[in-house]
Amino acid sequence: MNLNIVTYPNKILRKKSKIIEKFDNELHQLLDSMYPLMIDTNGIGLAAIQVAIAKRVLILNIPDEEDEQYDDNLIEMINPIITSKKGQITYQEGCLSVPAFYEDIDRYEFISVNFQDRDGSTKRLEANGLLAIAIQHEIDHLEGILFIDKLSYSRRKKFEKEYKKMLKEKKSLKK
Ligand code: Y12
Ligand code: CO
Repeated sequence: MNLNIVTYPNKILRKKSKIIEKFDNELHQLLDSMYPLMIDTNGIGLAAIQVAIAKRVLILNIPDEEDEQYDDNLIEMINPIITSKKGQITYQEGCLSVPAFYEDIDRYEFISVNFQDRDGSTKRLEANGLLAIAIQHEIDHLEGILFIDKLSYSRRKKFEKEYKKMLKEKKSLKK
């Protein structure tokens, strides 16, 4: 499956993703295609809507202490639901759909999440720290929410100005 990352301000990113009912080959192909794309683009999390597929699918691969990513640490979540949340943590987030922009975002520090795996089996994960942040960031994508939506009014204005400038520069380089 040939997939490309959709970037802000593409309206596709605002779509609400649909529940997965069939755990079939099409879903497996999607997951198998999202993973190399995420790794090749230096991502640690990717939701299907970021490749223009509005399905409740996300993948994560959190690096270890040496900043290495291992295939064994891949987490695939289908139809995830956060069932409990507590605490607060701030982390400088980035997103493959908002290239070259990083900003401090507040999230819950501890979460429990129910989800299904690629075969439809129900799972439960207790997460904290970076994994908890990444899950919340990716679940937001399933609702059409981006981390930049959580910025203050003034910070968002500054972002829009900087981002527009960056897009303009990119465009003029292509000419
Ligand atoms: C903590 C915070 C946010 C998440 C969500 C997942 N975010 C990412 O995977 C972000 C990846 C990313 C990759 C970039 O590309 C390179 O470094 C080559 C990048 O930089 C540019 O686009 C220039 C920005 C973000 C999980 C956990
Ligand atoms: Co993102």
